[in-house]
Amino acid sequence: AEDGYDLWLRYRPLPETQAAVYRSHAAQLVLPVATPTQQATRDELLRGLGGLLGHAPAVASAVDRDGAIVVGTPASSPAVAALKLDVRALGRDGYLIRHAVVDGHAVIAIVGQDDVAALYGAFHFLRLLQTAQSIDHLDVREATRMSLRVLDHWDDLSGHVERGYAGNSIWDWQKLPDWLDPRYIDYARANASIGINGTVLNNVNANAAILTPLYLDKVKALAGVFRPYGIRVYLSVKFSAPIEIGGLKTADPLDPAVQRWWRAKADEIYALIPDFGGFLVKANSEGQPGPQDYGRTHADGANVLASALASHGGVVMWRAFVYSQHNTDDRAKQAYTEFKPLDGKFAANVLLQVKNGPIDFQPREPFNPLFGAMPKTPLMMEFQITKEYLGFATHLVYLGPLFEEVLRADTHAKGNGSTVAKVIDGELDGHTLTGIAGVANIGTDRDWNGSDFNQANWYAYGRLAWNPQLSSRVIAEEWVRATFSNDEAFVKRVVDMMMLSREAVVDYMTPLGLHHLMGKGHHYGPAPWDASGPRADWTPVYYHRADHDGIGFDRSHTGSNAVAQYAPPIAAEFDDLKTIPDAYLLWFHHVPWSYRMRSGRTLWDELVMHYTQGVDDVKQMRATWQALDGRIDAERYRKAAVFLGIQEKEAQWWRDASIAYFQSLNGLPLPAGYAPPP
Ligand code: GCW
Repeated sequence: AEDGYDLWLRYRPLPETQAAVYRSHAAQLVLPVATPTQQATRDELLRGLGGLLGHAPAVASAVDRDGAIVVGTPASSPAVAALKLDVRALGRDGYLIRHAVVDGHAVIAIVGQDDVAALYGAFHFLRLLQTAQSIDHLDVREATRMSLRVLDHWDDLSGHVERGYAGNSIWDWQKLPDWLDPRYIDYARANASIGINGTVLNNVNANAAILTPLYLDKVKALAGVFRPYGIRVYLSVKFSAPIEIGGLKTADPLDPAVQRWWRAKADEIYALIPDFGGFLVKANSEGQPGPQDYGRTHADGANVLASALASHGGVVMWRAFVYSQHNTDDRAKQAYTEFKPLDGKFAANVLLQVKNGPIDFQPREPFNPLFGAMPKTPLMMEFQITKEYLGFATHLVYLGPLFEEVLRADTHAKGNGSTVAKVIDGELDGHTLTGIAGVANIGTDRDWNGSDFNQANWYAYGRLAWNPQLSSRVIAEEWVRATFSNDEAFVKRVVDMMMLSREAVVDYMTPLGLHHLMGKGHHYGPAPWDASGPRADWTPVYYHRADHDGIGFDRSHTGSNAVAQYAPPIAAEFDDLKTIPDAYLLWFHHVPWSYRMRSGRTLWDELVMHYTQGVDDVKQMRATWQALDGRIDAERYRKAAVFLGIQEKEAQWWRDASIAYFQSLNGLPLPAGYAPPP
């Protein structure tokens, strides 16, 4: 059944004309099978080629015919060694795919510096076939500047996934370490296929128990499954663990007993898992313990963990997501205020993990001003793949354009072209330790992600983690071909629909720079009227500041002056009503309802227009999909069709509720042509 389980690794038979061409290049498979990674590479190629071409090529130890595929490293494969390629230039994880001649026979060589790089090359080769590319003149050279390409699971040890909309955690802690669910291997295959090389198994709202021997044994078992696929495991740790499971009276990072405890814990972990990746930490944020509980800084806290891990080669990913209920200053400013002064104070194996925007994974935010502002610290990007604020499982929102928009944003930190991508890939400030994290959208649902289209967000994240310069449209096209079909008309229409979907959700939820108007706590559906609860900065009214006269959060120099956290050219652009892009208007400015937009319309009319446009876009997406009925399997067609119906209903709900609420404040009529439905 087409239940989505195979993700983008479907490997269904290609049309015979195409398969025949490919078969002539896949007459034989010559690759070493001595290590688990080499075996995984062979298995994947046999599975992929067997599925796509109808039958798998024979595996041989040496090339004895034309059309062989030769895979490996100069050290692992005599056939590769004979090619005398300079693989060092490929860098870590890089690979090449090209035509060559071995023992007088024409071959395709897939070569990397190490086994995992060769595995990546094999996945790339399969992708070329899946997406119907010509392989007659192959000359692929792939390298990455991103060293840590990580998924963050917000999975609790109870099996619940915080902000997860695809079932429960796939980690079956109760049956581990003895029972290794085969699904763990498919998880690793999917990740390796897009170059993801790390997984943080547990929630940043961490349970200290993960560091007890009972759980570390289970973690070790998972690490063993993932290792052949080049994936390291990391753990989220609770800063108070020395107290909770260590029996100490304090977790003060400057206390020698605390430092000894972390060192011993790290030694214990590395004795079990020699390639353990390191720790992810949420400290002094939303009630989590941290170094500030003892009057110490984030750097003091991070450095103690870093020093425990350093001799083992581990890293600390310290999160910058902080905002205090005791600080009444604009929440959007707080991370920068706390962390910018700490630049240069972190140990060499600490990365600061920064959410893409200054608030929290909204449909659209300006880039986080920390990017570019801490040149002495490796900054790691944190994206959210799970759609906490974007309609959970059912709304079709392709996040590629969101990721791309952030990565291409110019921080101007070192002049024009200082993009966020160059900050995180190390180019701008000369860092070699680099990283990116995506909060996973993975659960026990058969389709892994709660909908087939949500799989595209996992895929796009991985592709951009490998190369932050890629185009989200190109990625969408790859994904559609591998996941559904190479039917050109289908591909074109579905890619267009996906590319439209992000702007649609911005429009029907929070257009023109509005943000955080979702229902409190659950974050589903509109609640712009809500002013209740213990914390102002958790209420929608804090963010839109609408009243009878106007709307928007003044973050310009006349307001919170959050604009000043950006480099001067950006600060000036955002501060000035003449230059602020419409998309960020109400993020940075409070303006009257009668404010004249560039379009000539009033702000109120323009706002209503955007809300309506969002609904219309979803209607168009739905019509697009309906017209494609019959071009793919009925199961996946129908699920997406029903979900688009839900999305349309809820886009209408967002529009009507938001407009009605704002209208209750400003008393203005709807612009002509925008009457509510009968
Ligand atoms: O996005 C918000 C979520 C919390 C989350 C927190 C964080 C894991 O609403 O559920 O906690 O941010 O990123 O730490």
